[in-house]
Amino acid sequence: MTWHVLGAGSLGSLWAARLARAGLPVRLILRNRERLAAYQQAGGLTLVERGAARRYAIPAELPQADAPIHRLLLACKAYDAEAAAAELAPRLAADGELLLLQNGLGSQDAVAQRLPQQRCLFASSTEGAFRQADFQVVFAGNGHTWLGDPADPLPPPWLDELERAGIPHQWSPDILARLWRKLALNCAINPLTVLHDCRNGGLREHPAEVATLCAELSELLQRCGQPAAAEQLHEEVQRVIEATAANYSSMHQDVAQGRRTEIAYLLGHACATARRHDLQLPHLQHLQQRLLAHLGARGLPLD
Ligand code: NAD
Ligand code: KPL
Repeated sequence: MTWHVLGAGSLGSLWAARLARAGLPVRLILRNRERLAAYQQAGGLTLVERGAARRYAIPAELPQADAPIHRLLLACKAYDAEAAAAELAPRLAADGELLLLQNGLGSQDAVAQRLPQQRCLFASSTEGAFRQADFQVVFAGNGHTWLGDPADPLPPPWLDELERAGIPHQWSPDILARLWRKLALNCAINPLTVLHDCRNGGLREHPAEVATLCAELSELLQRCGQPAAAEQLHEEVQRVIEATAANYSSMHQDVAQGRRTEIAYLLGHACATARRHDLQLPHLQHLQQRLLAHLGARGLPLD
């Protein structure tokens, strides 16, 4: 079964390169003719691992190609996921499966609702990769990927292919709890690092703000049926701040580089869920307003 990978960005390239080098059939789906021509000119995807670069001449195609898609890894940003899935819908086999690699929450449901026939698996990853040039990706941080399906607790039969490809992973019967927990961690850390313009470790100077946000996020998780994701949230946030003290958060990096953030699927999703549950979370809501004002002042999208 061919792995179609949409998005030759950081995570898509990391996955495609590892699947291809394990001898599994992979095809990249690129946005348009210009991207396809640039890819062909580059001669493939380059993955840099522990300082060593290796190129993989993975075949690539446009979204409008003819061949049906049975297995799709959707490796774009959360704000691109629904449109990307909709564009590919005519090619998806009725028994097709999608693996959604997006951070945050909201985009996965939007994709699943558009594609009621296909199975949509959700993923949450702590692996790290970044693009150092077009079609050149650096594997920057070992991590793990949890996969699950909120609609079906049974794992798909192809997890052994991820094993063969050396992609560290685990089937998670409660993937929503994992995604909510990661969302809460990101909401407690990332916006503050943007507003205080600091590395994650800089939040040691703002313990009361972090603690108040964790308390409100825990309340939200309890209210929306995710009590496991609320357990010891503040302690874990403090652990992550220490463990990643020297790093800039992903949102800080996006803002510093003038890139669109995934705010709507992180803090935006948390605040919208609170509103749906009639839950007053004043600090979280104020954080959202401050962050939106900060993005607006820099001419960055607010969604
Ligand atoms: P990225 O921006 O590097 O790559 C996304 C790619 O998708 C881009 O090349 C973009 O052009 C492409 N794309 C978007 N729409 C498309 C379409 N319709 N057709 C074809 N290509 C399309 O993003 P990324 O860093 O790989 O992140 C993907 C997701 O994974 C995000 O939600 C991110 O938060 C999450 N994530 C990333 C990392 C990381 O280290 N990079 C780690 C954990 C989670
Ligand atoms: O995931 C992160 C990010 O920067 O997006 C961490 C390191 C957990 C900070 O929230």
